[in-house]
Amino acid sequence: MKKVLLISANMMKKPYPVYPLGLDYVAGALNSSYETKILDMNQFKSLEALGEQVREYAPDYIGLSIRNIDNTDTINSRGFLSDYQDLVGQLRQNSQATLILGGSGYTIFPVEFIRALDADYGIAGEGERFPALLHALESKTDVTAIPGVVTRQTATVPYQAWDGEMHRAFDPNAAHTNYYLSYGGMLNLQTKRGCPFRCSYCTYPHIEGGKMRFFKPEEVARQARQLQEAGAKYIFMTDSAFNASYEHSLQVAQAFMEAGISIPWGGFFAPTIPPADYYQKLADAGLTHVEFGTESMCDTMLGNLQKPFVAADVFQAHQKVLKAGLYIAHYFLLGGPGENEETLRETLSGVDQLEKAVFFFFCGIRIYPHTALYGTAVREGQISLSQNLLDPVFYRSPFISDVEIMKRVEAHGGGRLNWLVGAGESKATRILPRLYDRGYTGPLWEHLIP
Ligand code: B12
Ligand code: SF4
Repeated sequence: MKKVLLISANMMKKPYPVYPLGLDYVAGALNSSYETKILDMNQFKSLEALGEQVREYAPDYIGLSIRNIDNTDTINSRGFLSDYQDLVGQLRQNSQATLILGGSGYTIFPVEFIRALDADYGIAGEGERFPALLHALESKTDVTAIPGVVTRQTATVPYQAWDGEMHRAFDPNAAHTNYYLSYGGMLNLQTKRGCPFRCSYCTYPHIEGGKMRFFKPEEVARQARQLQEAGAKYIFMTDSAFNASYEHSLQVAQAFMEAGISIPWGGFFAPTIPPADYYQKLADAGLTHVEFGTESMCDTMLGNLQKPFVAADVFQAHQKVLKAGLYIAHYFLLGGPGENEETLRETLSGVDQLEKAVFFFFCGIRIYPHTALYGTAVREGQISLSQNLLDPVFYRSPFISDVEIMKRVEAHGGGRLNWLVGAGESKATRILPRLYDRGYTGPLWEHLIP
């Protein structure tokens, strides 16, 4: 049986290390036809240590998962391309295997990455197409007939969501699983793929598709149970917006109760108006943390960003979550098209009315291809059509500078611990590792709520 080594290239540990869920699905797709092994860069102290294991395993194929491209922080922007180039150098030194790229970050820049890393192939989009690529390579048929497959000659990659089966192969005893269990105890889970909304700056509908594809609630609960039995202390739902389908998310909650899930969980939510008792029902099933992608409290800006809600909805959603006794974080994206002193003032006074929550403020929005913001930035001359955006470029409002926005947010926040500007790196870096070392679990931002 041929051997496939799957490697998670991600080494970013902020706000906390993230379990490489995508590779469980790739391993699940390959399961019966190939011998597979997952290695995670977070487990290794050095590239040489990884090289040794690669040599020992002697794979026929290496699948490299590229999740993060950069830290998406305008203030302390850091790209990871050179780290990945060093990693690929180490793989090539220790193996003759065919190198195939994939992952969410890869999917945004498939052609740029295959060139920059000089890989053999790539798969943009879902890794469930990995076996099809390997079969085509082995039977010497045309690999480019497979949707999403990228070769060194590919110029453009049309996206097509996977409509076949999706299996997660989770190994509770794998070394990388143990790493996450012993550091923070957070594992993750997906209940559906795809986002039906079209926020102007967002890559998620491109990465996962615009149509929701649901996992059976009983299957999601079975996986949650498996994570719980493995020793997980907290589960993060990686769905683009967990509440994008109220019906399905409630069915998942019901299945969690029936399966006896007792560990806390959280995820991303859109602050839209929920049905009666929605958050209470999720709380009964173990939900503890709600992370709202709020972005602005000014209706003009919410319209410009094509958000599926208005500020009045945010207040209502917030109150309902508070009433259910849950922790709330709101994420804000400032400096988008049309942002000016007045829209910013409206947002900041709106935030003041949101009680008992943590606020993360990001300023300057990362421009990605396949988004409406990309078109705006081209029209405004902020980027050119031929520009390589692998090196992060952030949209800047023509009416107010980032520096001014940051200054105003910081002045308005007045040193409040629950107002985190930028990625909140300095505060988070000071606080989080100490809490994890003391045995605290979960996302931990709740400790900043006043
Ligand atoms: C959930 C999430 C988070 C959660 C994770 C919580 C957790 N415990 O899991 C939180 C909030 C912590 C988070 C943080 C960050 N995130 Co985030 N996150 C996501 C999100 C929404 C889903 C990721 C996920 O798990 N998907 C589910 C799994 C099953 O899918 P997948 O990994 O993509 O794998 C599939 C395919 O990609 C493919 N695949 C994967 N690997 C491989 C390998 C091969 C060989 C092949 C062929 C295929 C393949 O097959 C899989 C199955 O189909 C994505 C956006 C998105 N919709 O993808 C952003 C995303 C990954 N995040 C992003 C970023 C930037 C970050 C942060 C750096 C933000 C910050 N400044 O703090 C941090 C980094 C954290 C870290 N330590 O790495 C970016 C990365 C792009 C970039 N610019 O770098 C994304 C793409 C969003 C975006 N802006 O476009 N994130
Ligand atoms: S920001 Fe959230 S709701 Fe909007 S398109 Fe992206 S994932 Fe969907």
